[in-house]
Amino acid sequence: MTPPDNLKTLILEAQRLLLICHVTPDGDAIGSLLGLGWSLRKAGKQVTLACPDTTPTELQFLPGADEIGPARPEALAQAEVIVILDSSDRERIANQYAEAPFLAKPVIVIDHHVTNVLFGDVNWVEPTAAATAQMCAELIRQLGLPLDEEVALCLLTGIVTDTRCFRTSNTTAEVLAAATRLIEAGASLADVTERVFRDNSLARICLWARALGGVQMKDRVIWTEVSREMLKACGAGTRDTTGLANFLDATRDTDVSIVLVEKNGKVEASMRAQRGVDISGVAFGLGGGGHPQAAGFTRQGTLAEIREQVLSATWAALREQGRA
Ligand SMILES: [Mn+2]
Repeated sequence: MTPPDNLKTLILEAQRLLLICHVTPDGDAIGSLLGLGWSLRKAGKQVTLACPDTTPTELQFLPGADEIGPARPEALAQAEVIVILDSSDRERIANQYAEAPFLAKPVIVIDHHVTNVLFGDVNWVEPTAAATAQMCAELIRQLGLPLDEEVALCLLTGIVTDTRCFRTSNTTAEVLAAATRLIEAGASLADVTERVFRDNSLARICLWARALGGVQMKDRVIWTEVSREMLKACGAGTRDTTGLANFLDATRDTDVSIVLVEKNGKVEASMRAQRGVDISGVAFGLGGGGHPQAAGFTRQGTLAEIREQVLSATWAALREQGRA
């Protein structure tokens, strides 16, 4: 895994950098943002950390999580280089960043989604990496940037969350070696797993009970839906649906799991696939993207409309892949 030379030069020479991660950030987005951000700061650089959305509660223990917010115009104007993390296209960082001052700066994209559309001036995309945080750890190592306990904790959180605690099929020896280096630098694996995986509220459990009550299964696909009414009845937020798709993915005799969530007049879909099945193309075709085994999209329409579209596209993909 080697970052392009022009990426290394841009990062080493810049004094003021703006780092951005994607909307509805997950552990890898926030972990990469903070991990790379702290390392660059400790190397003496001025770094602004930006994300269009707020940090989820289970990640607020990470150092610097409270300072993450939408990029201020001054930060955008001052930055010499913009680094976009874990995002496969411009929509993932919200349209507010697609403006003229943004486009005038060199944009570096660091990502591991196979569906990345290479929208930066310099693109480093490694679809075999288990997490963008793993790529950031490698970049830090190759550039000789500071790696202390704070940096390591953030990056380890990214790797742990994207691999669901080293359980995904892309958890290679290289991933474990990267995690080992982070633990050697002072990050506690027990702390990360405790914080990240022990954060259920009663509202979330209420929502899961309803969502699991509505599960359906047909032709090796299992799915469920979360409507606005369900969220309201439980006092839950759309973030409380995180993990549902992974839970369904553990169902015997299924190839694909799908969770549809009603969100601001649109529907957000999370998809998971068994090893040997690739649903990244289905997600990409419906306006999203992701990995072979974990992908998603957000699309205008009602729950019923999107359900129809995603199910027919998924069954078509399964037939093409010889699974049905
Ligand atoms: Mn990721």
